[in-house]
Amino acid sequence: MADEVKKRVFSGVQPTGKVTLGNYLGAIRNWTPLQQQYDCLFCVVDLHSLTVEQVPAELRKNTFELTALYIACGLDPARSTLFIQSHVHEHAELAWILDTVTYVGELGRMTQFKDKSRKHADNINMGLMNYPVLMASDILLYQAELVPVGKDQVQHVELTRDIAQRFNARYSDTFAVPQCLLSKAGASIKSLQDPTAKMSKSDPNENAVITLTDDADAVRRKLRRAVTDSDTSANCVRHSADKPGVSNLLNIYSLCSGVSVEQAERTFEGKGYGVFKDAVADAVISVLQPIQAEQKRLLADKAYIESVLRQGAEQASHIAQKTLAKVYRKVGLVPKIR
Ligand code: ATP
Ligand code: LTN
Repeated sequence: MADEVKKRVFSGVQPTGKVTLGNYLGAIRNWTPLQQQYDCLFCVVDLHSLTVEQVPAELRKNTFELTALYIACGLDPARSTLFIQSHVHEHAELAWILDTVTYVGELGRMTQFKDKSRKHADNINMGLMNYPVLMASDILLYQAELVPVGKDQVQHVELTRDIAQRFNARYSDTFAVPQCLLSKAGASIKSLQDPTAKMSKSDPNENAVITLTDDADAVRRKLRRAVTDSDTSANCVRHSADKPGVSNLLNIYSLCSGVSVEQAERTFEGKGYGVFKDAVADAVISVLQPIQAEQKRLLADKAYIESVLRQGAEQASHIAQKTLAKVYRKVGLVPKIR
């Protein structure tokens, strides 16, 4: 009975490249406490990854690694449904129906589509444009009410709401209309080299990004090189709009150490950037090391990961089938003759 009233949560990360500290602090880490309160589904969205060119063998490897990382970060297969998007074929099927209530103009206006079209000018494929409809399908298929994501995905969740409302208005109430769940400080971790841009998996400059697989030396080196400013005053370690580099490092420090930004400003009063950056590195390393050890242990047990994915796909399919059958009925498709 208690299960029936729990709100449902859905989120996902693409198994593309290396997961960054931004992905972790902005997304995955905020998912773990939700498991206590909500009915959670966490997905490895492999179909989304295909919108930019992938090396097939690497995509497969990244998919397993991301699953192991989910578990290593504290997502518990006994409490949450962990699964691979392509294992539940209803995602792609519902996306087709949702395509028919989505306008080309809306998709052309999406910031991520415009950004990725610029970055991949030689491969502006239909999937890239359709990406947000597949994401809407992920969410609506499970009647999810809450979608924990970083700031950059808010526009996609808003489009999902529009699509759900439009469908409901046209075909009668069918979908729950989801809301974003945004964490405050972790919502946008910035590039270490350009603190006005987000830290991004696909950044070609590896000094700009801390990945969850970076070892202690790499973390320390990248943080020492992080862009700050030329302030040498006693209170140079200060969170403020005119100090984007330092503010970003303070956010990272606070999120990794559990110390508030204000407290950190006091701690580093009278100390220079060198001391501060080393402390940020210590805090980041102490968060990453246990995750890395656990991910390694899990990856050595492929049978376990497969069992989690098998069970996850079964649980997810059960819900997905119900929603898709309802949608097919509402739009007027004839049910399969048995
Ligand atoms: P890409 O570089 O290809 O755009 P990405 O780093 O944005 O990839 P995604 O798989 O698109 O990674 O995002 C996974 C989740 O991580 C999303 O919820 C997104 O909002 C969040 N996220 C990504 N980058 C950051 C960041 N710098 N700060 C906070 N959250 C982030
Ligand atoms: N587009 C998201 C990944 C994603 C997602 C979702 C997030 C795909 N489907 C559904 C939340 C809910 C991104 O992080 N880039």
